[in-house]
Amino acid sequence: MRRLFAFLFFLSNLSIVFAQVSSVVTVIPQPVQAYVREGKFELKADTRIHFPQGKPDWATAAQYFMGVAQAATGFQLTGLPFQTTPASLRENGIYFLPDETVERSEGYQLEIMPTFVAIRARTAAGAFYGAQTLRQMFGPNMGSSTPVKDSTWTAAACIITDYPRFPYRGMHLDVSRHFFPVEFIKRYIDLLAIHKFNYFHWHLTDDQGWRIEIKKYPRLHQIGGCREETLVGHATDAPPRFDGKKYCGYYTQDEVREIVEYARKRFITIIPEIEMPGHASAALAAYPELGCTGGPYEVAKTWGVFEDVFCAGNDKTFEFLADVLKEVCALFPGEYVHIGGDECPKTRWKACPKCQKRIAAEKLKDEDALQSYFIRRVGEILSRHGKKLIGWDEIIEGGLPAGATVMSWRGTEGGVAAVRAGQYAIMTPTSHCYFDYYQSDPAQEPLAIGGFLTLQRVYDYEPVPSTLIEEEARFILGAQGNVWTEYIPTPQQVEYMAFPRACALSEVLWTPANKRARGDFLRRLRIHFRFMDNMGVNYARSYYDVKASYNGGYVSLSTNDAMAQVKYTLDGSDPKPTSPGMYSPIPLSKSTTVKAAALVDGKFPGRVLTVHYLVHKALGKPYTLSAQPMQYSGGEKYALTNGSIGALRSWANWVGLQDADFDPVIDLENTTPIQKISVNFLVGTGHLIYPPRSIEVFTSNDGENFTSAGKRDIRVDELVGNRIETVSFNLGGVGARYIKLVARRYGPAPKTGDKTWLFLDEISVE
Ligand code: TNX
Repeated sequence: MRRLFAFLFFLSNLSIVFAQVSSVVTVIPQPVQAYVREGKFELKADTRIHFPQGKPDWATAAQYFMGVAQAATGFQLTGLPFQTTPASLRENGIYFLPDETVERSEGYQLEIMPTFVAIRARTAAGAFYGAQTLRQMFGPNMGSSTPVKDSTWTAAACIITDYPRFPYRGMHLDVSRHFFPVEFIKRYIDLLAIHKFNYFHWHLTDDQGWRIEIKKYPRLHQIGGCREETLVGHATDAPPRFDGKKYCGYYTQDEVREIVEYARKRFITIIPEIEMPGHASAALAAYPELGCTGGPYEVAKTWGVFEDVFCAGNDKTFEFLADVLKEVCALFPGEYVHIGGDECPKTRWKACPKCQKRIAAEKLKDEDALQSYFIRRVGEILSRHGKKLIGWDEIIEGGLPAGATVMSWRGTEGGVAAVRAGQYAIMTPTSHCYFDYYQSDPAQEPLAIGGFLTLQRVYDYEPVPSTLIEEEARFILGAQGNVWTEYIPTPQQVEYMAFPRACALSEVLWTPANKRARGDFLRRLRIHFRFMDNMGVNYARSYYDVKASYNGGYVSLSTNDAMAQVKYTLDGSDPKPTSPGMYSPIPLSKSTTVKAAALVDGKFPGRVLTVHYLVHKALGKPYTLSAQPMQYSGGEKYALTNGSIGALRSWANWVGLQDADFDPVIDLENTTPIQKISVNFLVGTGHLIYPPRSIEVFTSNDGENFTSAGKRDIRVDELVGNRIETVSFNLGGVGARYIKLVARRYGPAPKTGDKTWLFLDEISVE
């Protein structure tokens, strides 16, 4: 990985330094430019914080810094407003200096000298970012919210010139599926501020709960804010289970104002999202007259997309929304309001006389055009309040409403279409920005919605699609990480899912693309982890996960962290610092449980990897299949004989076929006595993974003439939900070179007739 080196820089009459800048400046997101100087600045109890008088935003930036510094150091720092910019900077002072010569509006220049610190910026926001950088320059202890004893508070002398790459740097939080208390929303905002995010997208309403008080419609929070119970497990589990507990929560307008103000002091603009026309079950439960059928409706207690949506033919809907948005616009001073627009099924509109009348009267082409009509009308309401509309990319279907900003989530096409039409876009594609997706092996992770998005993948994200020319690219405002909370019930879990992926995204959004280097990011992240440890952030430690791979009788173990040592055991016990380290591939001659973890500074910060290797006669042997798996290939060419068995929640090891029979023919390469053949299959009927109807094994010595060695019919109707089943055949020592297995597909799913999957793994031969 390339690193930044500062070569000989002649800086006024100070001594010349030759230093590896990035090893001293361990800030996330990585600043644009940093030159290290000699010495360091020490923050002491009598350090003074100077800021301009009569500029409230500047006072806010300075006071924020004083607040966090006081909390960590325990010092009572003195803030001193000045009237005119001081000509010389006094010893032991930290200066917030308005400076018109700093080019970018959110940019800053941070000068850390042994005697003083100066943060120069054109705007208070720039000064705030400078202060965040300074805070990180004091080291991980500065993350503490209680005084750290016996710490010295020094920051390496340097000059940092910095500004963001994108004007929109967002993080989102869904408070509908699960509700999070005011205190946590503030903490989340603090965490965003540290990473120089400037937008918080607050997803306040959805099918499962309306979470913002609207004075004119109190039933929204009274009825729409409560669901009877909540789904347990995954939405695709069959049969569904519920917890039987009422789940309620909403923010009063006073609380909203408090949070808006809190965010303002951290230079974060909140974008409220009020979902329409879909994801509206909670609102309809409160005011059923706003739906096409008139109800009754209930606040959703499971996850997904619901057919009952706001009626687009009813003028009352628009009156209601105008009233709601009037209150929302008054609460949120930012220029944007997000109106959702995603996942709106048109079933009800198709059958609704009022909607059909509207389509005819407005000469609309179809229901998609009706959705555009809906969004346009809402856009007019917003512009009367001086607000701009943001919507998910579905708002393009049926015609992109003029002036709307598109949030592109189903890939980047929506964003591309918007910028080609000369409108703004914010990128949040599921592929790189969905922090509700798994970040590591699902078998070891807490239950999540699905997907797979690693820290590295987030870091490698490029928000500007390469198909855009420069003029178009300017319309990409930035990107955003989304934290949908169907499977995220607690604040701790929000932190776990959001961090450190949000750290990576912050760098994608802030740092110039050519200054981004993954290896260097990971190095800085290790230090940043300590900062977050001091804040008590429950970030995911998957960075320290150990990966195992099996090849030709040997297991190799590796981890992302170049500084870590992988320790392992083969006796089923957890690795200890004294366990053997992984220096060369480990030979396996019998079935073994490998346990491994990454040792860093004498500790195991990550989790212990456990892999069961089944050493058997077919291990590593090649086989043929007449139907090839398209997506679920088990990750390796011969995954059915690779010694490791698929786990319940991870589809990584399973070999899956859709609407086809399995018929592997394994070549043992020599005539081999066979006692027993076992095979596992996965059942996940909610995911359309069904058991085979039967499994039969055959043996052969020439690969052409096969003799049946046993057949098992599976009692498929008893196998629902999620489970792993094993089927074994005793062959009593018969000698054979080839083994063929035929697993017959289930066929179409009951009721729906959908194509089903068959997932097998590890055909083990003893
Ligand atoms: C799709 S993203 C949704 C949300 C879900 C999310 C889960 C979007 C605009 N709609 O309602 O929570 O997927 O990943």
